[in-house]
Amino acid sequence: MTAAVAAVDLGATSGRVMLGYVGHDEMRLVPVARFPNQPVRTVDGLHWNILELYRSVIAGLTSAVREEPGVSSIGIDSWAVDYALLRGDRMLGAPFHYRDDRTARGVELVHEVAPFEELYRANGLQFLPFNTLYQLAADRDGGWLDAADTALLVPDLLAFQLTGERRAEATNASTTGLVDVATGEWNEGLIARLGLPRRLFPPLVRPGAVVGELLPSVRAELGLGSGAGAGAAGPSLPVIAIGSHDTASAVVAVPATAPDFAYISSGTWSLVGVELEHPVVTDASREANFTNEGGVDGRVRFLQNVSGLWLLSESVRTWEREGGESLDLPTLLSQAAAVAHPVGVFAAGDPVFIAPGDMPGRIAGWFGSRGLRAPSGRAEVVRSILESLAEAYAVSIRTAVELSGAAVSVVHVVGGGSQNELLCQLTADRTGLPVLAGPVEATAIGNVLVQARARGLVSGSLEALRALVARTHPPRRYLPRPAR
Ligand code: LFR
Repeated sequence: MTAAVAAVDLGATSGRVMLGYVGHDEMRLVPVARFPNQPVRTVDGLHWNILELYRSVIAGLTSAVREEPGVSSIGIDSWAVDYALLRGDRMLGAPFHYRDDRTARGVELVHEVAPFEELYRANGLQFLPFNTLYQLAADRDGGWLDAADTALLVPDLLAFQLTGERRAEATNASTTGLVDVATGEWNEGLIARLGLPRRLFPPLVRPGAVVGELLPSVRAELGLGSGAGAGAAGPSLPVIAIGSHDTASAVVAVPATAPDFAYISSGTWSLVGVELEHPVVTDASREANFTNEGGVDGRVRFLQNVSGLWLLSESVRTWEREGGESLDLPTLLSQAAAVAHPVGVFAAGDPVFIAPGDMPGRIAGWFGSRGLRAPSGRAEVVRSILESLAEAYAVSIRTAVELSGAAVSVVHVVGGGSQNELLCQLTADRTGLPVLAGPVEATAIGNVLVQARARGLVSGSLEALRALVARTHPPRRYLPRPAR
């Protein structure tokens, strides 16, 4: 049997709604809507345009049910850590963007109460200045939490808008810093110590659980009739919890055929690591800044946020702003591939590159402040970015292996970056391992597969789901070139 589910997949620069057709030997995505995700800077900082995103999701789902009336469920994923505060049904302002700098104060406030060493033992998370707990601490300091009764991460917020149910999906909740790495439950002690109201954190749901049926008003908007639930108003169309952290869904869709793989989920960020059965929360993993995020089926995503194609896209944006013309990325990439001399490599993960703004200037500054020659000209800058990313991947993979004892003989690159041939080749060269690239839409595929399994369209372990992806989306292979 082949049947369809709908995946809502929101990335930091664009979102999409896809139909996923899944059967025993079938896994096919049909895009039904693609829309930009453009953050908005207002007087108080950088926000996600959540209403625009919601409107686009509704429009996309409307097209999905029109195209495929047999669609049987909906799953939603997005980037992690960011949330809206609610009082009753009302949202108290648009969520802040994780690249907003209000969190610096939050980091200080949290670390005064709970030093990073202690936090790491409790939540197993790498330090990222925008982790939810720091954002919440900044909001608490501003008095914003007093009015709120619930905090919902972005996919949970959209699921709430669709169903009226307030839940916290577990893989994404693991990125808040407030979930106990050992138990997978909200860390009541830590929440209390940080002075955060317990009421903000709704019940956790695991991937595969039903979040709820669409509200009658939403059914009406989608053209499904306005009666409640199934029956006269038409078939039921529940929202299903999936790995709502985009990275968790992407890791589900790694087309691995053996357990000894590392993965790079490559998009705005590159999330580089291995999958484990148990967390690694040691002094060494803390010092290396490795995270233990929650995966689907209780797996652990032991990984590191290396910067990603953000370095490139923000450089292109800077050049376009300066030049007043739009640039052709394929041309830039082939010019970068043609650079025959060695270019400098910088620390792609340096926090100096997190904020929006002049990226080539910051890269030049990184080299300049160390007395090193900065790449000059666009082709060299692009080449330097890709070499630096590939080098950071190689270091992260080596470190993941050392810290976890996992065996790695192949690197899977999934997501948008898997289309970047130069980056894939450089990754093979610098890791010394074969790289298997694709699928591009890994996040949406992982979203679809976990729904499909929950609906009984496929069965089995993550390994079985991955084997299905490998059969239907064979990856492209890059072999390391002899040392250059
Ligand atoms: C990737 C991602 C990363 C998370 C970052 C911020 O899209 O979800 O996993 O660290 O965005 O939320």
